[in-house]
Order: sequence, then C-alpha cells, then structure tokens
Amino acid sequence: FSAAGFDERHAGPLYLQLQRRIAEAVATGQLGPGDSLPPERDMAAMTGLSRVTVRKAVEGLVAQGQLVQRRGSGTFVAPQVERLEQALSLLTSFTEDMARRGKSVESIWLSRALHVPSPEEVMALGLGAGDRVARIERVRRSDGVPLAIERASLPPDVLPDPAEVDTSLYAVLHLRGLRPVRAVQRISAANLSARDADLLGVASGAAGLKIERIGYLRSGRVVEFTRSLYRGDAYDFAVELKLPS
Ligand code: 16G
Repeated sequence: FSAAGFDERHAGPLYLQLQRRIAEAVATGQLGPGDSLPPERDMAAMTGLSRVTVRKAVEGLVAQGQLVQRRGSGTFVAPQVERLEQALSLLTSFTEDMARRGKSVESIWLSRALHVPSPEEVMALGLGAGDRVARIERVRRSDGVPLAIERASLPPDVLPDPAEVDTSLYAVLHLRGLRPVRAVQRISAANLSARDADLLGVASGAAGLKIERIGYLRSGRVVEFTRSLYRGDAYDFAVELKLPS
C-alpha cells in the first residue's frame, strides 16, 4: 500500500478509499485468502493515513467478513471456504458425511448436560412432567473450518449421560440401538446473530440455513430434536426429484 492516490476532497471518506484498495488487492490476487495484513502502525506509515482511519477501514472489512482478526496474531484476508454438496434424502450424521469426503471432524462444545426442558423440547420429544432433557450443543468443524452450530435435544433415557458423546452422537445412539431410522427435516433461511456469526467465523448478519431435524425410531418414537445453523456460504443441499405418481 502506498501513500499515492488518497484524495480527501473528491474520492469520499479516506477509510472507504483504503477499504477499496484492500478489496482491490484481494480481487487482483496481490493478497490471497489467509494472507496477513501489515500491522495497523505500518499501514498508517505506508499510506500516510492516521491509525484511526486505518483501524476504521480494517474494522469495517472485518465486520463484512472480508478480513478476520485473530487476537495476538493480527489481521488476515478471510479464508475462502470450499462449498460442500450435501444430499438431502439420506439420514446420515455429520461425522459420516465428513468421513465420506475424507475430512476430519472437530467439535467445539458449548454444552453437554441434562437440563430442565423448554416447552418446545417437551412438545417435540413428548417428555413427561418432571423429565429432564439431554442437550448437546456444539460448533461442528471440519478440517479446522467451522461449518455449523448444532443444538440437539434427546429424551433423558435415550442419552442419560450426555458427556458420553465425544465425536459422534449417532455412533453413541447406534451402540444403544437407538439411532433414528427416519427423520423429518425443515430448512429455512436465517441471518446469523452476532454471537452465532462469531462462532462460525463469518460476519454478523451473514446468511445461514436453519435446519430442524426430528429423528424417529422404527416404533415411531422421537429420539432426536436438533436445531442447527449451517453456514450459507459453505453448503449446497441437493435432492433428486421424481414425477408425482
Ligand atoms: C447431522 C444432523 C444432526 C445429527 C448429527 C449427528 C443435520 C442438519 N443434522 O449433523 O441432526 O444430530 O448429524 O452427527 O443434518 P454426529 O453423529 O456426527 O454427532
């Protein structure tokens, strides 16, 4: 970045001009996904702009999701995520989906315990008075990239010890003979709240897909009620359609 070309009088606010320069550097490949930006003080010296202006420009691009900031290590061009195509008609688990693609699975745990159920959980799981609910909430990541936030609720007898789930919920349910064999899934659009966007490493308000899955045993009993938020920039859901008979 050089000092040349900044024009306070005709080209709009200086921080916007700097934002355009940074965006151009990314668009032309001078800066690639994951590359680091010079420290604020160096950028100010290079461009002749004040540190306040540099900070404002960088903060704006961070809020838009074009740059990411990591405490202690600096500012980087946001890594691009590879889009994943996910079949909608198969009842598979996140772990299985990633294993099939040869990818790793990591969870960041938000909660893994028995709770007093919400009215929504009582309804969805058909819980009785005084029943608790097993709740496991996690950020699901693959190869280090956060892809979804999943909040799964299960009847307490299906998962008496939620801390038992380490990687795969379905693997634990399978061992107990309680893996769902059928599920109903609903998908709707959602703009991610600041907190959820932060957990997923995207800009606040970014597009997400809200997915609700209700999983059933062969007997018709509900064993899983899961609400998930998937990153809109990372998933394509695909399903094969047939003519109605
Ligand atoms: C999938 C399911 C989720 C299920 C999880 C189990 C969707 C939207 N969600 O992510 O309902 O709880 O798999 O995965 O597909 P696990 O066995 O890897 O824990």
